[in-house]
Parts: sequence; C-alpha cells; structure tokens
Amino acid sequence: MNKRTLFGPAIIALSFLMGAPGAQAQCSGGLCLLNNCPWYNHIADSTFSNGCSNWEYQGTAGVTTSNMCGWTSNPVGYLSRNTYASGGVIRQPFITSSSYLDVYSFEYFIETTNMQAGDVVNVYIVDASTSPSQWYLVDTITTNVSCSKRTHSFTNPGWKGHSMHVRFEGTFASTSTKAHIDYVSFWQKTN
Ligand SMILES: [Ca+2]
Repeated sequence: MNKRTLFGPAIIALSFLMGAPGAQAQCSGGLCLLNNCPWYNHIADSTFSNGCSNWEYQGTAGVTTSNMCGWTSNPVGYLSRNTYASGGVIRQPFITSSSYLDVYSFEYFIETTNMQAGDVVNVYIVDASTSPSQWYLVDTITTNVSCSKRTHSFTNPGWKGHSMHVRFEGTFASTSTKAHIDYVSFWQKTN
C-alpha cells in the first residue's frame, strides 16, 4: 500500500470531522456530550456564540457581550428597553421528538441589573401544537440576580412531537435596566 491510498481516506475522514458535522451542530440541537447521557438538547446555540438564526428577537433584545458568570466578553442574550419599546423578547422555536420520552428539563442562567419596582422578566414554555397555544409561565424575576441558574423539570406534560418554543420576556421602566441570559437548554430524555 503506498502513501496515497493511506492518506486519501484519512484526509476525507478528517475533513468530514472538522467540516460539515461541526457546522451543523452549531445551529441545531444535540445529544448530551457526556458518555451515555440520556438527554437531547433541543436548543441550538445554547451559548449565543454562533449567531444562529434559531434565536429570534423582538423589541429591545439581541446579543451582546458581558462578564456574566465570570467569563469575560461572554456572548449572551440581552433584554432591555428604549424610549419607544418597554422591553423585548428572546425566543427559540423547536420540535420535540415523538420517539424520546415525555420528560424534559429546561435550564438557563440569568442575570439582571437595575431592577426596580414594576420591572419584570417572565420566562415561558409555549406549546404551539395545541389550539390555542398553551403558555406555561415557569419563572418571574423582579429583583437583581447574578449568574442565577434556573432548572425546571417536567414529567409527562404531553409534549412529545410538539412544536414548542422557549420565551424570555422583559418589561422595564428604565433604559439602564438589563437582563442577560446564557446557557439555555431544553433537554428531552432519550431513554
Ligand atoms: Ca455565552
């Protein structure tokens, strides 16, 4: 066997590993990376690092960098307000698997600054497969929190194979009030 026949498949395998699957994983969900971890994360770009269009922004919302949770220049989702819009929305739609279990865990980190009376961040899980859509309010934040990890677990809510989205909605009185969101995961148990 000469070098060419050895190198050909090796280079194809290498470019396959480094190319397409990586790019695909950036803007789609994925299995838990730990060995034998029986969970699938439906949220693409959980860390807001890849600019994926899966994330949708309305009003005064988008991606910025912060030192949230001790990481400098960390890309995070932000909610704020301006003169005209009293807040903003960050949302991501996805479709749950009908072959995985009807067991879920919704996780995220949130940080708020300059929260005053009347300011609020509401966090929802929305099931758009029902008519009308079913909105589940899972969190209401009205005070300043720092690098706060939130976990919401659901067993047998009837969400298998459903069109759903997670939604972070901020309503603020002051333009200096902000909420930062990072590490968003919506896990579905695979077995
Ligand atoms: Ca991040």
